[in-house]
Amino acid sequence: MAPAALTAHQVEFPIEGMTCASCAARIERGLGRLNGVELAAVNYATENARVTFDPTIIALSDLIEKVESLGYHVVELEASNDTSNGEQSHLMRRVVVAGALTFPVLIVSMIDALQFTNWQWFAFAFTTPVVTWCAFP
Ligand code: 9UX
Repeated sequence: MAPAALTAHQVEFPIEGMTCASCAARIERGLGRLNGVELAAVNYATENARVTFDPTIIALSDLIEKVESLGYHVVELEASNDTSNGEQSHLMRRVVVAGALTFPVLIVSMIDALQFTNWQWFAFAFTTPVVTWCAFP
């Protein structure tokens, strides 16, 4: 076990196309069965796989091939770093906008004294982008 641990390799790669938590379990099982794979953990929420494997027995390309053969897509590794950073800052922008729009609606909805005439339209206008643009997809 000790020499194996020295050569064991851990990789992480993003997976696209999982539509429910059982998909993650399917991939996990598929990868886990491969000879040379010591541990496979697939996270549905973060769309990420983490695999510990012995590179003298199996290669990263075999892992990716397995995922693809199950019907999912492994995002190109270099490209994925860029997109995940870009996507994270995009998500952060949506969170900030959602917070900024939601807070005044919350205050006006909760405090009777602040409910000016037709305040419901203001609530409607402020919440619509939150439940569409901020919440998409
Ligand atoms: Mo969920 Mo995935 O019902 O292949 S297992 S969509």
